Amino acid sequence: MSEHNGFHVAVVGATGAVGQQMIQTLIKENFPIKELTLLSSARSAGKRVNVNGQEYTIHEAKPESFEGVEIALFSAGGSVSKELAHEAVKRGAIVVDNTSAFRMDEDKPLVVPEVNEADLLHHNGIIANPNCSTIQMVVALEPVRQKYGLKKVIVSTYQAVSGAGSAAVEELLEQTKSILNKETFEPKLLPVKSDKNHYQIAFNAIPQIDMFQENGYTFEEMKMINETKKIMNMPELQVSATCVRLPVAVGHSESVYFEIEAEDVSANDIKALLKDAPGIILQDDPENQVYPMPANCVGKNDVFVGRIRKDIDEDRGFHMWVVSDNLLKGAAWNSVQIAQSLVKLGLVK
Ligand code: NAP
Ligand code: 12T
Repeated sequence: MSEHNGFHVAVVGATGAVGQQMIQTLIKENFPIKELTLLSSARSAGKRVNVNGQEYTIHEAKPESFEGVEIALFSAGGSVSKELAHEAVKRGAIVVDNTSAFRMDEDKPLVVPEVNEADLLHHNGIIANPNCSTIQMVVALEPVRQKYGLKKVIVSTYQAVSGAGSAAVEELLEQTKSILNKETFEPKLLPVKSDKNHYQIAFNAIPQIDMFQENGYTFEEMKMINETKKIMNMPELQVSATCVRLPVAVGHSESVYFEIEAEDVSANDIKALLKDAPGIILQDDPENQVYPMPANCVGKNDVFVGRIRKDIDEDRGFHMWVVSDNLLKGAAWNSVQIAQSLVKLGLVK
């Protein structure tokens, strides 16, 4: 991707857990950059950061910040995207938005390049990056859908605290220290900063990610359900989810049950299929205790799949274990990958 003389790229939320990974990923993937604009709130404006040996100043994100910007990667929360994404588009930028602000808008593609890259062709300036838990699951399910048909998905997640931002990682570390030192502590952030109650995350498991909805599901669960159908273009797909936060810093894990249309398919057939699928690394060798774990996926772009086995009772049912770095394939890498696809397809003005 280095033959082009480069684009003017902006990162909104550049000081955040995801934004920092976006900057790292742009550099690591050798994305063609002619100018890099790093934006945050007024709190971090003026801060200097080193990117690849060069000093950059962080600026406060304002409508005028997007003058001349060609590609803007947004990851500063839904309200910032709602306020500024259209301002960026108005000034000629194409926006890849990492928040839930626009994901279910009909006129905005929701893209995981391994699954539905072609949906980018119908964009109106804003492309939505799906939820982290959705992304790693659809990467693992898409080859199955293509070859054997997909009928039903039931997923339980085991999610890392970094999904909730850098402050949540701090909370896990501080609580852990307090508990080991037999000191008192007061949970302030998790499960959801703006909700009424806050609970201990260290040495615990919390079955709430994002706010509860009227139907008893959390918003994170509904995001997985609705986004999966949209990305796979299968409104009729049956999907259900339970999302749980664990005291893990980075790396989401998922236990995924799925039912296919085809009959007489074996677990080995599924393994053979996923072994050569795009974006996937198969780690499945029970005899030698080989399976994916979050600690081994940190810093990697891939989706790791293992523990593939057939359901005991349902011939068309299978179980698998899917792990990925939630800040990379779940956020920063998928966004940069979308930007690469936009360049490849000639969609950046
Ligand atoms: P974080 O570590 O808390 O960082 C938040 C970032 O947003 C910081 O750079 C912060 O700048 C900036 N920001 C906050 N308010 C702003 C404002 N009014 N104007 C401009 N910038 C502002 O959070 P994170 O984990 O990086 O997540 C950021 C957002 O990305 C989340 O809110 C979520 O919408 C999205 N996200 C998506 C996924 C996904 O599933 N794809 C995963 C994680 C997060 P300061 O330094 O100035 O505070
Ligand atoms: N609340 O962008 O807390 O939909 O882990 C991603 C992660 C929202 C999102 C989390 C969240 C999103 C979390």
